[in-house]
Amino acid sequence: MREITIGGAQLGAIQKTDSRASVVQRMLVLLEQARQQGCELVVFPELALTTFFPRWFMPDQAEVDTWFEAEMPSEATRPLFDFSREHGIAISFGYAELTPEGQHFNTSIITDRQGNIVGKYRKVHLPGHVEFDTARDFQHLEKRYFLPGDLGFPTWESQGAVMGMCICNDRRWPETYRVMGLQGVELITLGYNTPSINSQKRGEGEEHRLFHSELCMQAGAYQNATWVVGVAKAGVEDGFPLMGGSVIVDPNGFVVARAQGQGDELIVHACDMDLCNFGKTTIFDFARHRRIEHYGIITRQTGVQRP
Ligand code: ING
Repeated sequence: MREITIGGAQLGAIQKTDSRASVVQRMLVLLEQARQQGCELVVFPELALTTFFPRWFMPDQAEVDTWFEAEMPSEATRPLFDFSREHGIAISFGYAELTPEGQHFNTSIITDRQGNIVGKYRKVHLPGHVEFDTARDFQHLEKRYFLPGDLGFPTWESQGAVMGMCICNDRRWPETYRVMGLQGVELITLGYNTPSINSQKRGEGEEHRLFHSELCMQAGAYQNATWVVGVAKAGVEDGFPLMGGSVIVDPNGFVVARAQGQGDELIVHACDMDLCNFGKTTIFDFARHRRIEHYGIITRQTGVQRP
């Protein structure tokens, strides 16, 4: 049995005026709860340090850059890495990354239990749009503020397991899970900031979105025999609602832990990485069952070409 006790640390709303220091304090409270419950890894949401700023149209790049971190650990986030090292708890969280070359990514990192960064991922699937869209009830400007990730979907060995990360919209694309599945991934951690309502489809409410969010993560887990931990930033940010629904999904696709509220909330589960073995050696033994001679269109073609 290769058990890792994992915490999903859902964050409630972060207002535009909330400081990074105030958010880090909330994250430390969740980390202390996680320590008391024996967690060895704690997963935080996408863009965990700030409000979901891609909802705001900002023509001034200097203002946009105020939402980004030029170094990690940064002064504001160092207490998180200190806690990780002092208490032997690995952490993962998302943030807006500004590279020394001046590139902007929607990024997440994961550490080992000594607070050392062992993995970095940059969001590949960016939803939304580039220019102000008057047809939308609110903006979703990730394609304006971020470059598509340039690291692919890497995996790494840590805490005795093969781990990988993705971010938010990535969870809706089966390719995300399969690329990591082909690397033997046993644990995928992801954070998300998902608006509770569809800015382009008034009737689509939170129930609908929660269903799709879980559907994607359950399918990805089952079809690749991997654990999936999906953690929300939830609550109402400056009047804009984000949905909760943080979950831990086992390698058979079953939800084994689910957040109930819209605020700061920790969910915990002892995840046995050996539960991945049966699926990987039977129904999803890729080497025995996949027929890649028929899959070429998936990488040859981006959009739909009707027959
Ligand atoms: N947010 C949303 C997400 O993929 C979205 C955007 C919501 C796209 C619902 C499509 C449908 O969960 C981010 N940040 O990607």
